[in-house]
Amino acid sequence: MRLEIDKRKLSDLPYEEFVEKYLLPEKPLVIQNVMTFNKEVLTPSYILENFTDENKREAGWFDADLVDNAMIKIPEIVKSVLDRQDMSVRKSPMRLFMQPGGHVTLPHYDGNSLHGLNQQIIGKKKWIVTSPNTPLPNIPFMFASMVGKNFKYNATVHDFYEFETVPGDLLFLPRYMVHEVHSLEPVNLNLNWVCTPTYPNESSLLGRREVEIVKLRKTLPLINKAFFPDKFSNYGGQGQELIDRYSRDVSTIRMFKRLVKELARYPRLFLLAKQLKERANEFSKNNFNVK
Ligand SMILES: O=C(O)CCC(=O)C(=O)O
Ligand SMILES: [Fe+2]
Repeated sequence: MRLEIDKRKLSDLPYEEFVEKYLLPEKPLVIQNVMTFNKEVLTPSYILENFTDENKREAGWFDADLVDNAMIKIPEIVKSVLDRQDMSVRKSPMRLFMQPGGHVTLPHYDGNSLHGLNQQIIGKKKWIVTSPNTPLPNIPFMFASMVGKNFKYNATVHDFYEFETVPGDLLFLPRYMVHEVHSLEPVNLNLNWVCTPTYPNESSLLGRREVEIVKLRKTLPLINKAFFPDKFSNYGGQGQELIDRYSRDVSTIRMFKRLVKELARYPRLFLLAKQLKERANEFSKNNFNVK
């Protein structure tokens, strides 16, 4: 089914309403008119000069420590979310995505059960966001979707939103929502603040997959070395506390069923490996690849 994303102007959205209707139910929302930046000064060259830190280079973005200064102001609503008792915030919770026109970020959901608050600064992006109850197939153990280039969303199979973000839009992207993102203008810059709820959410298929995978990673640590680039001991910023909380209700049988389900996807992975590799390479190649 095609879903319609809610759009609300920041000035008409009390924080309590955001929490009650979107943050806690984990429902996506575009908050409009979050004009906390000045496009004349927050330019691509400023970003390149100040945030190209090779130690913080990730698959297709750069991480950064929190900054809240004259150039980059953290929107108040983002501060309020990051300050909540029930959110865990990692050491470098800001991600910068800056890509050239034509770039497509392959469908995936973010690891570490991350919620994102993603602000468009320059350019325009098209988002296809799929419900965690009708997800695309995943690469075994991973968060990227296992689909080829000619994959088509099917409204009878997938529940998805399709919408664009323009400068001043702040997208709340709840954890486990699969997203594919198209960069539509010559330069497209987003700042994304991320955090992990301290409690699991097993109300969706991907929410259940996540806690089962957390239990697997906790019980069979070899899996971490084999499949995961990130540091499990630092899961969601808090590490062990979150790992225990997330995996608490997963029985051993359920964990092994998950292991079998993931392993069963290998034949399909071999078929699509080349295409998936190409798309992942493009994600890295286009990271900050703008003039
Ligand atoms: O902007 C993009 O191309 C990808 C954004 C993304 O994956 C995210 O915000 O988690
Ligand atoms: Fe993402």
